[in-house]
Amino acid sequence: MSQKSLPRLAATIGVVATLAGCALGGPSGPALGDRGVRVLEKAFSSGSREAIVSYRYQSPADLTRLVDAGMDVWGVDSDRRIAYGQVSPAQLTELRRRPDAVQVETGPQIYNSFDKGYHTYDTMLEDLTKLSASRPDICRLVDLGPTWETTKGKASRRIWGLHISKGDASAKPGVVYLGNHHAREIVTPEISLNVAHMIVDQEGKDPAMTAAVQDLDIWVVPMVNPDGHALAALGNDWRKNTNAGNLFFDVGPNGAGVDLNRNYAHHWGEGGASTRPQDPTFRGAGPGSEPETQAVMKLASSRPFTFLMTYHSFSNLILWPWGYTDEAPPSKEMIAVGQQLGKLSGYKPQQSKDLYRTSGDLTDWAFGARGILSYTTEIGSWGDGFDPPYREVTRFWRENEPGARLLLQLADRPAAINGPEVRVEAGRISAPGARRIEVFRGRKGTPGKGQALAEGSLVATGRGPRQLVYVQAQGTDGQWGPSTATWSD
Ligand code: 0X9
Ligand code: ZN
Repeated sequence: MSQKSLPRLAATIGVVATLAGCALGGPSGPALGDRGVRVLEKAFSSGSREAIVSYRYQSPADLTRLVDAGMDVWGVDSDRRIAYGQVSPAQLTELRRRPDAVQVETGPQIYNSFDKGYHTYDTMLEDLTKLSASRPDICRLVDLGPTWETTKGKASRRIWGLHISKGDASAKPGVVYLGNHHAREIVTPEISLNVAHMIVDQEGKDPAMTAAVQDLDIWVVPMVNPDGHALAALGNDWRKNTNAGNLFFDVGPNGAGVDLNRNYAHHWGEGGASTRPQDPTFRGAGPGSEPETQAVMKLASSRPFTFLMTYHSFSNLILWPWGYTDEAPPSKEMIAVGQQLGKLSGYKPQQSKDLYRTSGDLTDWAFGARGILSYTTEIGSWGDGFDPPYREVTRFWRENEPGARLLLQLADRPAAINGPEVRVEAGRISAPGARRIEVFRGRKGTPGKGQALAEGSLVATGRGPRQLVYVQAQGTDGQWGPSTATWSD
């Protein structure tokens, strides 16, 4: 490793010390002890620092084997079949059995700088608090439960959700957006906060957002893993939560902790997840063992959600279940919407198992246990890494805003993805190839029961007292497309 990596090494020692503190009961627990100190010294003096590599893998199964062998896969170029990540010296030796396939990386994207624009747990909470106070009529801040450290009395962090809706929305179709299952993926709370702002700040102005708040039950959970994020915000390379279990001490590449995205209670522990606490993909002690995954499962079980979007980084991908099996998921609509999310973002859409195998990931659970059409978005590329300069968030938002809006548009009727889309420009309607166009004023109604309109009609001019208008079109095959909301005079 180059000289430049020394600050990271120091930071890692900091993490290990922090974890040892956790495992031992914090400041009041017993000291690290001679044995712990010796392990620590040996680990770092022997140069057992991990290397950052790119590796040309041969198939998803090949990549699954690497992950199962403990490689910390940071991200993947799925088209070129290159995996980027962190390996121990022993793992590097193993990879070098195919010498042409592996390269040690030294690019700037391997350093964690936590650019100051990024939210910390505290500023994220402050932002959500302000946002909910700005529009108490349409949103409220909800405490979804404690983090692992909080359950142990070591911290006071909680998992926060912003609930956006009007009136009693508990039976309305729901959409939930989540960020930061993985601590170091610091772009993801930012995108989640942008989703919240897009909806709340534009309600009453943008007809699509006004319709979404009127018709849906929307939840945004920007930070599922606040304990881990607190480490990442200090510049540490941290993925999991900080549950060190009963371990006395650990010097694994990533320290002890549970990979929250291997802990969900659907086909938990069926491969593509590690049984070793020091591995990046440690599945935890049992299905849904972690307070963080429990909080998410409780929320997602409490209402009839149509869609779930969980933001990760990086790899420029849109993924849907299953992750644990090659079988295709029994929902053509989930796949069709996933393909459209790919088109809108420019990311590659695919079933998650076709990337590599996982078990216990959120989307498998949400779809398998709750029937929620669920997606993982992997934001950014290897060139961006885990903590690109904050200004890059603008680009990521440009890529992800259309998909976030699509889920809102389709939540009442995902099958509408198969019908034609209506465009309303300067109040004028167009729907090329449609057999029929109809409109509902004020409230959305049953497809086929609206007032008929001709293409080219004017529904809105943007002047006068406004009313929400929903316009939708029927294809020649009989399928009704999504409603487009607009204002009418
Ligand atoms: O491995 C994960 O949990 C996700 N990727 S990340 O690099 N952000 O850690 C991907 C989960 C999607 N599931 C599968 N690829 N099977
Ligand atoms: Zn992730």
